[in-house]
Amino acid sequence: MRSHPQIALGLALGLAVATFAAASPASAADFDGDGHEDLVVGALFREVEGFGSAGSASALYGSEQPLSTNRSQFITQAAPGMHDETWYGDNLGWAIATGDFNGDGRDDVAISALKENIGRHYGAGVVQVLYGARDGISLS
Ligand SMILES: [Ca+2]
Ligand SMILES: [Ca+2]
Ligand SMILES: [Ca+2]
Repeated sequence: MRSHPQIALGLALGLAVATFAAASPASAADFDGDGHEDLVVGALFREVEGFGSAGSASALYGSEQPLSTNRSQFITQAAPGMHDETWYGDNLGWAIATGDFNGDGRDDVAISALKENIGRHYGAGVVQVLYGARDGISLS
């Protein structure tokens, strides 16, 4: 049986159990603009700071070496740039899209939180955009 790199990566990072890792969204883009593709993977059921299924995403940065966890970022709604807070069942990482949204030459990432509450609209959902920067995805 051929090894599926997304499953192997999910297991290596402990992002989710294998069945969910197979379904975790992932997208490749160059967030730090160094010419090497980087990878962001969602883990929508991950517990974060005690909040079940808050969800997260992890970015791995490419280089001339094989992709590894040596240079990575852990992205949750607790990051200052997220304009929200981690909570039960937000499911951050449900969907991921990348592109250079602000035209600065570095790719950016949009990450959805499927069941984010917006005011009294429970489970309305939200998409949060984080911009690429010289050191990687900006979380501030
Ligand atoms: Ca890169
Ligand atoms: Ca939230
Ligand atoms: Ca950009």
